[in-house]
Amino acid sequence: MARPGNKIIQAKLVLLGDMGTGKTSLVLRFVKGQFFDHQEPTIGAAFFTQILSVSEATVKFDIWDTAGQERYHSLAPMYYRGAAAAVVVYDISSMDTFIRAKKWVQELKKQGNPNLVMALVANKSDLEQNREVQTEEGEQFSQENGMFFIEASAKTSLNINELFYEIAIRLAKANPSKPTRVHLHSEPQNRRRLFCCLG
Ligand SMILES: Nc1nc2c(ncn2[C@@H]2O[C@H](COP(=O)(O)OP(=O)(O)OP(=O)(O)O)[C@@H](O)[C@H]2O)c(=O)[nH]1
Ligand SMILES: [Mg+2]
Repeated sequence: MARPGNKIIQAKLVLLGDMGTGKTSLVLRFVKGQFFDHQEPTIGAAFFTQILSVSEATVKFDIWDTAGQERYHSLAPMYYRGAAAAVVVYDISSMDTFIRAKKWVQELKKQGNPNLVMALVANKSDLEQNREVQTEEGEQFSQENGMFFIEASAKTSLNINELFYEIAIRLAKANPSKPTRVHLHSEPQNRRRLFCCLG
């Protein structure tokens, strides 16, 4: 819940990455606590909201989950434009998706906001036996590009809350004590109001 006196930040967050890397699954795990073995590919993009309180702020995420299929690539700028945070996802069992993730990072750096909080997520860490991308490769690339790196699994829930918690903390630090006029309780009734807190 929003803590009294705590600043409230409304943040647009975009997920990018190759098709099938688990973008929708990561969001569904974070927002609804659900996971589907046969998640349908996203068409265009999907929108979710979630509220997360960290000690420095309450962050209201407006999440754009983009479609990874190549034919939707040209739509991506619509979703990353104006974003405060971007989550680039690859699948540890596919080197191709890591290569694609690097291209997304280059595109974000070229066309995006220089203050963008960027996270690189190595998803499907439960598929260790099929690993093609070593942890160190992801770590090194993210260090070189000023990104936060985490290995996660939408399937087992590993590091999902930690991912969004870390982003929220970085957003809070990037928005020092400038309270916004977002009032959580004046939201329309049909907007999702879930709370997700760690520890
Ligand atoms: N083993 C495993 N499978 C996962 C994980 N995350 C997602 N999947 C599976 O991977 C497939 C693709 O997941 P999606 O969430 O649809 O991937 P996406 O990145 O949203 O795909 P597009 O919408 O096409 O871009 C689904 O069958 C999921 O069940 C994970 O952490 N571990
Ligand atoms: Mg999807």
